[in-house]
Amino acid sequence: LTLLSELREALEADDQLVLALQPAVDLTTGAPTGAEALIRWRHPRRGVLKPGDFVRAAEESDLLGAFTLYVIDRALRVAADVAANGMDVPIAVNLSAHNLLDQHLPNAVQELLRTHGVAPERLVLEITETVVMSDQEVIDDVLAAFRAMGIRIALDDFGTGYSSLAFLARVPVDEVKVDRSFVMRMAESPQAAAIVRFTIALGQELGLRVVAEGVETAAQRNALENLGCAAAQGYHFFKPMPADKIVAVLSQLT
Ligand code: G
Ligand code: G
Ligand code: MN
Ligand code: NA
Repeated sequence: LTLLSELREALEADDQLVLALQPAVDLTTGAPTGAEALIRWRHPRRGVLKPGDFVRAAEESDLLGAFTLYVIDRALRVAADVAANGMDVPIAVNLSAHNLLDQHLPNAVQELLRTHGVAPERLVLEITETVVMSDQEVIDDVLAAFRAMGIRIALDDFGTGYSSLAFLARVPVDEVKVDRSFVMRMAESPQAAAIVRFTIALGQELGLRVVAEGVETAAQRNALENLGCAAAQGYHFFKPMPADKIVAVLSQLT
């Protein structure tokens, strides 16, 4: 069997594709500001596959739409659970850049929000750009539809080739996630540190929430807090955890 036909089966199987969730925290209060959903494939023969092993194949196939809606459906189950427990913590889902070319996606997501009884503010969509951002008007329409619904948009991996200043100037977003390559090298590299400082200042100027990714040490955490960074995510706080653990962990932080 090919990976794609196996993925098709996994989307029916219900227990193979599971979410890991990683909280992000407010650097001054420690309160959770969100949790990011990261897909894992518990493959019956190949072991646990990470997104790098199969998301590209999905993107290049006709399965991308179904795969994306599967992930959003699972994320909204978590979001509903979090809301039922009285917490105001949104769940973030990573989109593929290709998803922004799918004009049917906003309505499909609207339908899932209704099914789960989840308010749109409880969903964040993390986006990046691709090298071939061919159909700019479609992308603009899709993003405008999400935002008109009240869904928040985060620009992921900011500062890398897949997430540029030009993209930020063109697409309306609510949040910027500083790529972990810069956060990890902040202490050794004046360039990396300057890019982090710059992104925080840019966020302040544009009224965007800035989230630092890949925070692994207390030193990085403290440096970010001193720079006025609002929120952070990384192994220093939490590793991605199974969906059935997230409500308990968020409750302890709230
Ligand atoms: O979980 P991990 O660190 O392996 O994630 C690697 C990459 O896969 C990240 O860039 C992340 O944005 C992406 N990713 C994780 N989950 C999903 C998903 O559900 N859909 C898409 N399209 N990308 C995902
Ligand atoms: O591109 P994106 O930001 O969506 O990537 C998320 C990926 O980063 C996930 O695969 C997650 O497992 C990984 N990740 C999360 N926190 C850390 C961290 O502190 N260090 C490293 N190296 N990776 C991290
Ligand atoms: Mn992400
Ligand atoms: Na990403």
